[in-house]
Formats: sequence, C-alpha cells, structure tokens
Amino acid sequence: MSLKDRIEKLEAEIAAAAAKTAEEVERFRVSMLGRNGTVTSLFEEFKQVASEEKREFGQRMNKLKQSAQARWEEMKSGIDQGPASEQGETDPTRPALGESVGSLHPISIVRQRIIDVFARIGYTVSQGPEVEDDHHNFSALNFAPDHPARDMQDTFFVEPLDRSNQEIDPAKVLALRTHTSSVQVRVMENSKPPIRTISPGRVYRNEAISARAHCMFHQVEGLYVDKGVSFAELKGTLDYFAKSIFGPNVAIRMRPSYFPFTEPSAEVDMSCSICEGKGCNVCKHSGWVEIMGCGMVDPAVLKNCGIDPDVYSGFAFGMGVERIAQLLYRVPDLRLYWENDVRFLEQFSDGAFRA
Ligand code: 2NM
Repeated sequence: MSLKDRIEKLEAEIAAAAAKTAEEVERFRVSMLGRNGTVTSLFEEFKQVASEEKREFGQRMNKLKQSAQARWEEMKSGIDQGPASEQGETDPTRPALGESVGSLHPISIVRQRIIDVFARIGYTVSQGPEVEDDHHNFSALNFAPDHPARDMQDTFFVEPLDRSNQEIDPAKVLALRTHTSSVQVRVMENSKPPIRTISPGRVYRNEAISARAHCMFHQVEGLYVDKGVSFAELKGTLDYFAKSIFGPNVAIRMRPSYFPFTEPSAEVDMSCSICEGKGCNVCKHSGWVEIMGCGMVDPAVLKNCGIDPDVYSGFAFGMGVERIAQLLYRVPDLRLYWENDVRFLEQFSDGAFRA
C-alpha cells in the first residue's frame, strides 16, 4: 500500500474511533501515537519519501498526527463525563446498575438491639464524655485510692495540656473512661429517683490485644434506682434481657462476685445459646457462658452521688457489646470487629440496610 493510501486509511480510522472506557482510550493512544504506534511509524517511513514529495506528505502527516491527538482528547473528555459520552446510544429504559449500600457494623446492630430491649421497659439512654476525671470514673464509684484499676497498667491516662504545672491535683487527672458507670454517676448526681437508664458507649483499658481482649470495647451499663428496688427485680430484668436477645429457651444463673460499686455483686451466666447447654467449644463444655456482671448499687456509691441510701436502693449491671455480638453471631476472634475487612462486615444485617 502506498504511503498516500495508508494515510487515507488512517484518517478514516481516526475519525471512526470510539471508546467506552478509559482503557480503550489509552489503547487508542498507544496504538496511534505511542512509540511503536501506527502514526509514529509512518514518520519513520516518511524519511524514504522523494524530496519533491516531502512538502506535501509532511503537511498531510502533521495533520494526521494532530487529528489523532484531537480525537484522543475528545474521547478522553467523553469518558470523564460518564454515561453521557454514549450520547445518542443511551437507552433510558435500561435497568439501573445495582448499587452497593453497605450495612451497619455488627457492634452497632447489637448495641441498638440491646437499647431497644431496655427501652421497652422504660429505660432511657444516657451518654457522657470518654475522657473522664478521677471522681466520675473511680472515686464516686467506691474504688479505693490504691485499687489496681487506677494503675497505669490498666488505665490510659491523658497528659495534662499544661505541663508547666508540676503539681497536678490528683483529683484533676484525666483518663479514658474504663467503664460507662462514670456516665451513671453523672445521672445520679443530676437527677432524682426513680432513675432507669442505660449508658452505651466506648470504654478503654490498657490491655494487650488478643483474640479475647482489646484496648477499646463497647459497654452497655444499666442502672435502676428507686424506693424498694430488689435483687429479685434485677434477676427478673436480666432474664427478660437474655430471652429478648437470645430467644425464649435460654436461662440465666448468677454466681457471687466482687465489684467496688455493688454489694452484693454477681457474675451472670447464660445457658449456652450455641449448644443449648449440651456442651461445646464456646462454653468449654460447661453448658454456660458468661454474659455480664451486676449487683445492688453500694449504699456508699448512692451517697457519693447525692442519693440517700436510707430511702433508696438500686441495681446496676454492665455488659460488653462485643461479647454479646460474639455469642449471637459466633465471632471467633474479637480483633475481627476492627479490621474493617468487608468480607467480615458484609455478613451482618439487621434487615433494614439490605440492598
Ligand atoms: C458492672 C457490674 C456491676 C455498675 C454499677 C454502676 C453504678 F454507677 F451504679 F455504680 N453502674 N454500673 C455495674 C455493676 C457495672 O459491669 C460489669
């Protein structure tokens, strides 16, 4: 084919070129204008053209190169405009592309379910700061001055902004809250019984991260203070909670325990929802799994918060949302919650956010 014919053929090809994707646009550029592209190689051949024809061919070839460049720019800007680049070809009756809408995090789903269960029996939701002072996180809750939870080993302390102040009042030291009981201290200080409230939120503990522990987790703590609140009501409330979340067939039991802020205190176990008490790996073949701690609010705590313990009594409980979600969804490793691997996150749904 003569050079003239090839130029003409290429002109037609450039004029007819079309691209739907950025890759196709790039393929066009490489095939025409790239180092080994058709247009580029024509310039190599141009060297062989007889000198009297050089002028005419030179002009045509420059034009060819310019039109290839212009066509490339055109197609590129067409892609940027998305589907509009299809112009006349767009079919408005075509079904829309499926949209991925994401889903709630499993911890958000379970936290909301817990809140809903307590809202049905009259509990309000209270929130408070994640950076707390010693009074709300420890002292008001009856933690002794030398209690190990106050140790650097267990608690993340927040450095004071003004480090020139060498003599820092220990009462003003700030730390990341280690439980949301600190929120309930604020509620008791600021309101009168009857008090029925739960406080969901993030809490922090200085622990090595493993399959079973993290330095941040989510708690829901509950508090009920009124005249004549009894341990029997505590047990009835927690039984209602367990059955609401895990189904009517589960049972709870309590074991004596110790917390600084409750007396008496108990650990709450639930019959294993996975093997129905028959024995499995999750319950370590005991048939029971621990789900929370609870107790009657220590009269000293009520007093610290301005509530007369001779008139009022109360119960309180605290649970980890990660733990409840782990039992509900059979999550084998707590670290999965915060790795943000969508293959993990996609598996949970409360039904409301399905695409
Ligand atoms: C728990 C276990 C037992 C608790 C106590 C209080 C307060 F503020 F009333 F003293 N709030 N939450 C409590 C009691 C928390 O978590 C394992």
